[in-house]
Amino acid sequence: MATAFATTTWTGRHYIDGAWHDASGATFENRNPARTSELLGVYPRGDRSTVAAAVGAAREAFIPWRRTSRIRRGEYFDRLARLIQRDTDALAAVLARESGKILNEARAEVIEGLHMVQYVCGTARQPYGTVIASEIADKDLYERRKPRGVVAVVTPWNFPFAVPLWMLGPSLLEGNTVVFKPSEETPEIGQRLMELFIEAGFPAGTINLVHGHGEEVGEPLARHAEVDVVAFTGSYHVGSMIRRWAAEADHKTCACEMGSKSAVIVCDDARLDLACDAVTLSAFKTSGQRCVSAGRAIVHRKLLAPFIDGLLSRVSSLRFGDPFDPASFAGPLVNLGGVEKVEAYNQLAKDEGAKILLDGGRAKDANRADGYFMTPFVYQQEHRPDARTLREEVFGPHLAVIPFDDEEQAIRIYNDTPYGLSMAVITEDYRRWRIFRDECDYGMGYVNLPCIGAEVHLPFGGVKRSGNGQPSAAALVDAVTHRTAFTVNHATNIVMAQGMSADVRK
Ligand code: UN1
Repeated sequence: MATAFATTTWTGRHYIDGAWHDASGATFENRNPARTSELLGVYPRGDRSTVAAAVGAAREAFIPWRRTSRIRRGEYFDRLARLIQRDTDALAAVLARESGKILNEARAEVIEGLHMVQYVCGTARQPYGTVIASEIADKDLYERRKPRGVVAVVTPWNFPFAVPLWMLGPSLLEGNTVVFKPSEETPEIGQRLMELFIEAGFPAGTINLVHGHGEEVGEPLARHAEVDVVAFTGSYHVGSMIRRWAAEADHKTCACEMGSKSAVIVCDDARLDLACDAVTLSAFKTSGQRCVSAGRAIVHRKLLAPFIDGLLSRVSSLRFGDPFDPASFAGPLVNLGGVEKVEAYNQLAKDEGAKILLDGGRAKDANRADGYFMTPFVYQQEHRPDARTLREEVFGPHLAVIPFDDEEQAIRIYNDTPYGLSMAVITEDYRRWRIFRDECDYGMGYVNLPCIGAEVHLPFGGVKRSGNGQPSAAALVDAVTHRTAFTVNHATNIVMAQGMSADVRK
């Protein structure tokens, strides 16, 4: 039976060292992006001292947690999985209400988080190292993963349930402790998740939650000397600062997943319907607010006219409306800043001489005027290295259709952005997609699919400005552990490798 959470205004609290902490100073509001007059909750605004307390608790808890059997650590996740299953619908409703994601997608995200928890639980009984032969018959060599220590988990509003679990799961299973900072746009789902961790029995200090803003909580957390790893998903701007802070500290590493200008490449032999569906889903699902959303459809000129017809007939009938209305294809943008950014890029496309194909602007009808609803903007633009709209991330329903004449050119166009996150190619030719697979810069590639929709057991990350080569989800294990070498001698005398003498008598 699904529990229904009450929908009264919610009181936010930090969770530090096994106890809830009410706001003692400044607070911030959480509002429904589909109806901004609706106040969802009030949250404490953490600061440097809240961060210090949370990091201190995580540091304290680290050694006992590391000593806990890996299988036992996995069993906490088994309990967590059952709690997420119990509360799936209620969690999805919270997520839809505060992020603006439609209910179906909110539910899919809760399921994605559940999959991560199930994966982590199963991983507990998997090997976490290897045994390797030594040159010396009496020696055994082991490679073992060890936890790094305290992990800061700094997460975005667009995937406020799944992405935290991509990071919390592997970090905690491997024996790290964590300080979790949910996005200030989606604090409730973060706190609901924290409640489930508590109910699952995770010991005090192993996971701590601090609410607040990037400059006031995110920055002191990422820079804290006792934090060993920063796991971050968000903007390039913030991610690049985290990379620099980590580089300045001798012991710190980071896993950053940042912006993108992802694309679907439509070859001249593509199935037209599949191509139009794939581009529509890639560009407009979640109102274009996925890291992996496509800002570009790179389309063979031979197919351009029928592709544009097929695309516009789909996109012009998409419904951007209430997240709880089953007829909605997507909901609002998350905040006013998002709306203003999309409006500025829509204008920039016009200034850059694009041929505008669809421009509905902000939805102002009675049902949507109180929310941040933007409708699709679609334009055709020849590839030009100086066109900012073809290179910069917009994070909204804003799509460029860029024609190409041959594959080499399509690859050049695809690669001509500072980002490299997700790429889909639509073709029936198995020789062709392999060329794109090998020549394009991306972390997630797709054939005859949208460029969204990765699963948790795959690495999730990108190259160039999209990531620092430490993918998230299952692959986060590489960032939150270090690989140690361990050599054991089973003989009673010492024999060195490489023929080196062990004679101490001369
Ligand atoms: C994101 O875009 O920030 O691949 C995460 C997907 C989802 C996760 C997206 N599984 O679209």
